[in-house]
Amino acid sequence: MKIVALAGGIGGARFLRGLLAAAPEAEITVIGNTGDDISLFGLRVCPDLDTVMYTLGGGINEEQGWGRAEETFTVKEELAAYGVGPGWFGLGDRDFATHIVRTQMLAAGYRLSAVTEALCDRWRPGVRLLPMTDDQVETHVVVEDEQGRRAIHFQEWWVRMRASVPALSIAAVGAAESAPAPGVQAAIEAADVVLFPPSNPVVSIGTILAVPGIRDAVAAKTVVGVSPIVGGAPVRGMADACLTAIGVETSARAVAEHYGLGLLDGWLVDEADADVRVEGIEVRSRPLLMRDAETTAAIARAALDLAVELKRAGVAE
Ligand code: FO1
Repeated sequence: MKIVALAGGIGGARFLRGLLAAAPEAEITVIGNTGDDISLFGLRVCPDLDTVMYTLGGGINEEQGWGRAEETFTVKEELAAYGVGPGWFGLGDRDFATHIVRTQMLAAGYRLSAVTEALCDRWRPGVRLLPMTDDQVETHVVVEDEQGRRAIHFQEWWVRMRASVPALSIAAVGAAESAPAPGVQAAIEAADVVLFPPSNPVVSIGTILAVPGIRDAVAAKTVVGVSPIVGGAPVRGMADACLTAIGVETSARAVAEHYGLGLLDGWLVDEADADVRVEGIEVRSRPLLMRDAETTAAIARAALDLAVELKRAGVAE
């Protein structure tokens, strides 16, 4: 069984860990969001790719969901002592090594996909991890506060401001001119099913789908998504702030409708949303909180079972 999953950071990575446990024989390709990527201290940081890589490779800080376990912050403190910031983005010493290797390889002419493969040689995540594109795409957010109206990097809005200032708009800068990374289109075409983990529908899955060619390739497949919204609120993170920015209500039904029946064939919602119906999309409900390894694997199993059932019924293909 060949599975393709589109993934953002924490929610996506945890779902993928469940998927690996639920389908150990499957060949899983993960297409990771790179719109959150940022250059800091001269280094290229790819938070979502790293979160997937560390989570599946056993190196993640489990409580936080991002960054390395057993981390120290000496480099960040030393930079601060020189007055060099930003201080609001928590890069640890172990994590710095990843960004140094990545930046060095990119400077030597390797593409991000090749760099990611090299980093995964160490972490052995058990999936093939591909960036959505090798081109630079950065999510920017337009905000208006006492400093006026301006576009800022997604991480500044998400981490420094904690999305406390409303996003007037969100744009994946460079997406329209980007191309899928090598292997992305072929993996989607070869996939038996495509899964959307409970990642952010706007700045994670939405950004991946904004890379020309990816949406159409995915739409031709049997696609099942797991709702990141439970009972009208995000399971984690501040997805509601992103949904509001694009005029979509924070509900399991509205997110499914936003993806649309041209894209989505099946939608897994929480029991709290058992009454959700979306025309043209098969909706199933079950507990969706990823409490531990067991419950997470059960969610992934349910998503996969629904996808296989819909594929057998000839939906989308
Ligand atoms: N999230 C935070 O809330 N605060 C941080 O200081 C922070 C640092 C960070 C460093 C490396 C990394 O890979 C991820 C990091 N994240 C941090 C997570 C990240 O900002 C976002 O959660 C994702 O980009 C959204 O998927």
